[in-house]
Amino acid sequence: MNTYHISVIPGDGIGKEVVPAGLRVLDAVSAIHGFGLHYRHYDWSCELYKSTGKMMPDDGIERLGDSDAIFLGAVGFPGVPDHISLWNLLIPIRREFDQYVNLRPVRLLAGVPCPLVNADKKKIDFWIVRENTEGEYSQVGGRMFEGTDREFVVQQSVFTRHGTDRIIKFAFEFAKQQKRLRVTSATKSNGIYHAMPYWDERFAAMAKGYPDIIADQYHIDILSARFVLSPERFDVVVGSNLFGDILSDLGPGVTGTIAVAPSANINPERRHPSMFEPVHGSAPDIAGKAIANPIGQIWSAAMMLEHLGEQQAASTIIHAIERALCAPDRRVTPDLGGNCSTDELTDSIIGNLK
Ligand code: GGG
Repeated sequence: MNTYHISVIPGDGIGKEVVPAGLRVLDAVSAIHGFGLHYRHYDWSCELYKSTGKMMPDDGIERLGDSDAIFLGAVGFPGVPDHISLWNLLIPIRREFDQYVNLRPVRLLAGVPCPLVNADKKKIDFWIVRENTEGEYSQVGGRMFEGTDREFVVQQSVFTRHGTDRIIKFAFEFAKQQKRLRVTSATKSNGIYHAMPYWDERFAAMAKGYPDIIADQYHIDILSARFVLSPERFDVVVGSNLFGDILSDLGPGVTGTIAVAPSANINPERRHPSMFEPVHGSAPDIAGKAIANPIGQIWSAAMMLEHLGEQQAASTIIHAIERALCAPDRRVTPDLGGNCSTDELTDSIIGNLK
């Protein structure tokens, strides 16, 4: 029997509520499909930061290094500046393990109330491929003359040829593997003078190697409008770290809720563990109320199993989510129009695993 070693970091806010839900589903599905899961739990979080001054211990990366995967909840909580929490936990993990692909599906699930006009006639089912290690997420820059009227701040983006080419190549290869017709690039080369024309050049060069795939590009502003007006036209959308982050909240938002959206931070070469987390954050406004929607976390668990080679178990979870959402007596959390708790929705998904 295969046994996988999973490092578990619930993190902050609702992360502490939805991660246990995800683990319950993982335990149930592993019993059905006959594989083992061994968890190592880490309390790395803003709470830890407040008591020790660190989001994770100095040897945190080393401790995660021999896991088969990392299962993360959410990072960030009031009282700790967001750039401190992100740059001391989430971003070091992504970078140290070279998880340069952040893969985020956008899918209109049956049973999720979608605000779009004619939503029932639209098939929204595409993937966002977000660059995850460089770009606008950079510590290059600085502040001078602080507190004076000469104060200024410079923030630089970093686009390497290696980093740009490998994410664009991943998007084309992924489209080919998924039998998708189109790869769309998110750009802003009319306004961002150096980085985005470079991104466009590399995208055009890569597209030449994939003559069977339609390659198109949009500036991020009109692309955002098209996500709302005609989301059904997309297959695979590739973007820089910041553009990909924004689009992967907008996409699920267009389908009705970001609470169900999962993500995979992948090291495609499998030299290091990959990490799986919902797209949503720690939601301090509802933390502690036991009403957080666990679907983004549970779907992330399915992506983790798929990455580990347990495809059937992953499909079992996705089908159970769909069945739970479509049941006539469905038991869903308030964001989906119900009045059930995180645990009740999780029970309903577990009851639909088969
Ligand atoms: N589970 C995702 C999470 O904690 N997100 C917090 C956040 O703001 N992440 C920014 C990012 O993904 O770059």
